[in-house]
Amino acid sequence: MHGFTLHNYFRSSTSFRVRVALNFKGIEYAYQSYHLRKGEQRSSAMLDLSPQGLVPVLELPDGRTLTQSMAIIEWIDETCPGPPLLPSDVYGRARVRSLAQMVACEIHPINNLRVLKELETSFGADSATVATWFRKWVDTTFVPLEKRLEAEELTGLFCHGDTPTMADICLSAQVINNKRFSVDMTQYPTIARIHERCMDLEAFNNAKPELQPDAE
Ligand SMILES: N[C@@H](CCC(=O)N[C@@H](CS)C(=O)NCC(=O)O)C(=O)O
Repeated sequence: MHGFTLHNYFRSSTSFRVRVALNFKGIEYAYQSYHLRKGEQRSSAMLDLSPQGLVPVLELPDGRTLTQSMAIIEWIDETCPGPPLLPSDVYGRARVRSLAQMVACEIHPINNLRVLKELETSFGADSATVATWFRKWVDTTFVPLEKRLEAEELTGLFCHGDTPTMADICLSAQVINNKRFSVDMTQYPTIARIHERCMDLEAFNNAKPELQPDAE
């Protein structure tokens, strides 16, 4: 029996999500890195773990594996003691998932590395065009996300009340990613405020890309 192993990459925002959840529950894990720009996510070692060839993959102490960051976070939340990452009431859970999915379903998939690379290789986009694409899809969802967080009564110090949830994990992962593409965060004061609050917490701070063993 060994411990948890997280197959991931320092700069991957979906990996950041899982690192935060593991830190939040105080779970120690071995860190296995796959250099995405070098294509290591498509190595046979990774494809054996996950035929999708995407990080993160969480290897459990009993040898089973889990893919898809949102499913992994919910598994961690349901099986590991510690502060909950989803509210106890049904409506609250639906609201948190709704906020989290605005990032996870509407922004991340179309701004993923393989999509940005495809813009370059198949459509001749230069780096400025790729950055414009990235910002367009962030703004398309951050405008309504800001509006919701600003207007909805259930927003507190964090996205939902005064303790962090899966929604804050997704929000912070995206804000960190935005920095590489110069997204203007002054348009999103509520999102920026919540992100700052998250980064004051050890679980979030210790998951930061620059603090990971494979950081460049
Ligand atoms: N929906 C998946 C997305 C996983 C994913 O796309 N991971 C990215 C890194 S953030 C990746 O492995 N990209 C490699 C590539 O695009 O080739 C999840 O939430 O885990």
